Amino acid sequence: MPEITPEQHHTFYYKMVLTRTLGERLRLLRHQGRINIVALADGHEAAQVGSASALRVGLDYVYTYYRDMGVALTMGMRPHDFMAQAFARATDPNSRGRLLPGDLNYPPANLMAGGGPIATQLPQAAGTALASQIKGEDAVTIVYFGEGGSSEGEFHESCNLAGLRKLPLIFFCENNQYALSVPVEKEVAGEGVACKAKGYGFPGVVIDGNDVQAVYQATYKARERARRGEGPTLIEARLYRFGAHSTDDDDSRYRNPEELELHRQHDPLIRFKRYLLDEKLATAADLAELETKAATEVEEAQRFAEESPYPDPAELWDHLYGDA
Ligand SMILES: Cc1ncc(C[n+]2csc(CCOP(=O)(O)OP(=O)(O)O)c2C)c(N)n1
Ligand SMILES: [Mg+2]
Repeated sequence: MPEITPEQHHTFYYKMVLTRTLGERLRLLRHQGRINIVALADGHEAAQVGSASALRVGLDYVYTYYRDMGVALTMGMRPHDFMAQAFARATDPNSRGRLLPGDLNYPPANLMAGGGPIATQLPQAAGTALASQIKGEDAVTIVYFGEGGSSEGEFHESCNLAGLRKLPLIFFCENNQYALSVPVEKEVAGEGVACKAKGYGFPGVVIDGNDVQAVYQATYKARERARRGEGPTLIEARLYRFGAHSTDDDDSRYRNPEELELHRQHDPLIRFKRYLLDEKLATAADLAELETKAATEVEEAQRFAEESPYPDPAELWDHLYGDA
């Protein structure tokens, strides 16, 4: 396992701050009625940035779900792209303004098209990993999903195939304790998600999803195991969703503020910032500079999107039907 360099630490911090800052702006814009519904990643930053940083951009295949803004920002998507999608403009690289915010599709990073139905990305990812194996490609596939997604049949079918065929696949579960309004203890049987892997013949690990370094290391290890032909790994990153399920959800109806406050003490951003300062890997001025840079980038992204044209209505049916 290579050492995490000081530059990498700074990049981790920047991408985490960028994810939080972009999310905060999108929340505001939604509440002003200016964009469509968005699912935000507050609390998921370490898990998303740490795992995506362990992948090889353009070589590995990535299946995200709607909450994975931090994964995409780490793989090379820009706040401009998210804003253009949120404002449904022609400059949106995901679908030129057609898909909902969060349904990502970014070919330069092999970030495969996503959609709303929970867990449907899992068999698609298993299929991609199988294709890489058949072709003898040195590519690993990672698939992200929530703990709620692990109660769907697709999760179990994909684990079974991956275990049987020793597929080069990483199952990355962001266990944020809730599936919309349903707490994990009412959704997931047994001791969580990671332990399910054992039944399918491959390792499952529980990691602290608020620790960006631990996440990076676990994903790197799973990537190398897959590349050696030893098969899949299931990583369960335990964390907490700070925001409501989406911009259009009222979480005060199902969780109490004390619980939220308790978890805020483990905020991955604050924790990593304290670490960087304590270990003298960055100065307060370095970090303030990165925070300002993120705020500027988000500001510019919004301006870019608002100044972008809407898609041409004549393109409405493009890519939907084949020629008869
Ligand atoms: C097949 C399917 N069933 C139900 C829904 C409605 N739905 C959208 S998000 C969600 C919760 C998913 O929770 P989880 O997988 O834990 O991901 P999280 O949102 O917590 O990150 C549900 C039930 C859906 N989109 N697709
Ligand atoms: Mg969840």
